[in-house]
This record gives sequence, C-alpha cells and structure tokens, in this order.
Amino acid sequence: MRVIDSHTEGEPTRLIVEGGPDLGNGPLSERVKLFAAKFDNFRCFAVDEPRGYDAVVGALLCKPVDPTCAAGLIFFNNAGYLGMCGHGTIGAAVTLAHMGKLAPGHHKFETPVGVVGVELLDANTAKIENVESFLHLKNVEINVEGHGKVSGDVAWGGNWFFLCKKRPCELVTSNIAPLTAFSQAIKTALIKADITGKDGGEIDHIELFSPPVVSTANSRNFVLCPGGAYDRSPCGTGTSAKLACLAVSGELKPGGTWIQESITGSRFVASYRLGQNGGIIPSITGRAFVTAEAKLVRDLNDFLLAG
Ligand code: PYC
Repeated sequence: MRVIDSHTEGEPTRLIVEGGPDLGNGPLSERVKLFAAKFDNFRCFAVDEPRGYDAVVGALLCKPVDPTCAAGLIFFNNAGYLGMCGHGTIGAAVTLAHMGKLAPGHHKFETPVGVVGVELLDANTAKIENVESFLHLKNVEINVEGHGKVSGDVAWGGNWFFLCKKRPCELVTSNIAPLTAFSQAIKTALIKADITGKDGGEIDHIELFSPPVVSTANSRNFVLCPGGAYDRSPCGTGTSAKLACLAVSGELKPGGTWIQESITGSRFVASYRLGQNGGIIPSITGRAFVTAEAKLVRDLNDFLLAG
C-alpha cells in the first residue's frame, strides 16, 4: 500500500494512493459500506498501530462517479468511517498538488455525504466548501456522570457533533486528559438519553469551546473524535457545525469571518453562505504540509496480521 502523509494545522491525514481495496464504481455512500463490511482490515492496516496511531485520519483516494470531480475520498480512523473530514480534504488537496495531480484553482471532490468544493490557493493552502450543515437540536440538556446537568446543541457539519456550552477546565494541551474524560462522559450520556442526529445517526464528535488565546481568533475549541483521539486542528466538520449554530443564533451573518482556534493554537478561517435546504454552506481555509511518502508493508510472517 502506498500512502502519502500530511498534517493540516497539526492534524494528520494518510492518503492511500495505491494498494487500497477495490470498491467498484458505485456511489461513494455505497462504497463506504462495502469498505466497512468486506475490507475493514485495510482500514486497520492503514491507520492503527504499528503503522499508524490514534490521531491519524485515513483517506482512500477513489475514482469519482461524477467525471467533473477531481477525486473521490472515503475517510476513516481508528474507530471506523467518517462522513466527511475537513482537515482531511485540505490535506488531500495539498497532497494531490504535491503529486502533480491538482493545479491551483477550483475543484470538486466526492465524499460519502456529498460533493465538496476545493480551492487550492497555493501549494500549502486550500479552501474547502463543505456539504450543507445545519443545527438539529438546540439547548439539549443531559445528565453527565460526575458533572451534573450539561447543555449543548446537536449539529451536522458532515459528521454529527454535540457542541457543549460547559467546559470542565481551561482548553489547553496540559488538560487533554480531563477534557477527553469529560467529552467521553458526554458521549455516554447522549447514548443513555437516546439523543441522536436527525437520521438516528450517532453523535460521535464532542466539541467544547472557550474564548481564544490569540485575540484575532473568535473562539478556541477542543474536539473529541470517535476513536478517543482529540483533533489537533480546529476540525473542519466541527467548525462547520459551529457556523451552523452561529447562523441560527444570528451571531455570524453570511459572508462574515469566523476564526476558529484549535486546542493546539492552530487556526481555520471560516465563513458561510446560505444553503438550499435551510442550512448553510461553510467555507474553511487551512494549511497542510506533506510529512512522508511511504510504502506500508504486509509481511506474511507478521503475527500481528494473523486473523
Ligand atoms: O477536520 O472534519 C475534520 C475532522 C474530523 C475528524 C478529525 N478531523
């Protein structure tokens, strides 16, 4: 398997450019189901230890159904599959440019949850236009073990998010452990209370907020990803979900700029336009850098590969 690694504002992406599973030519929403049902060993091989680690988001480069799209992408991580991935899309765009396969300018990528726009601004910077994002449930109150009543909003940004109004401590990297524990407890409480996304989809990302450290940003976040890792970037789909909430509350108008700072201090510049179904179309700009070009090896004698 040939992969090219990058990081987007600190968050790693591993793009499979050769040797991935053959998922046929159907819609990406069907190909991701086939990936999960028949080829999940490829996912584990690409992102789990010893070749990967918990924070790595994998992206399988596929032929798109729509020939006007530059590429198809299926995202996955240590826990399963993602609908969309903002940092991963920026990482894939910069990686394709590194491979000489994407020129500066406007492009489209297919994902399992829809087509996204991608503007490659320079060799390391891309602006993505995400799928339509929306607020689903406002001011949901849950009982979180050890923390009492906690309220937040449920929003779609290409994945389902619970955007929490409370934080247990400061959003700094020395507090990753308590922030992770609090966010895991929220996830457990959401499951217990049977609170889901619109289609019954699991709310598998938890997002906490605080004022930013840098005065030019609007907010700082901490995002817990489905497999228990935290996002080193401000999370593209999480920032999209935040914009959907800000649009409803009137705190950010269409075309206004929102600078989302991550727990590590990196930033996405975001804005939105109105969507056709009552939601918003978020734009997210960030930087990515290629970190490795590698061939992942499968040694048939390796006991870790047995079963
Ligand atoms: O940037 O959308 C994102 C993302 C999702 C999970 C990790 N990063």
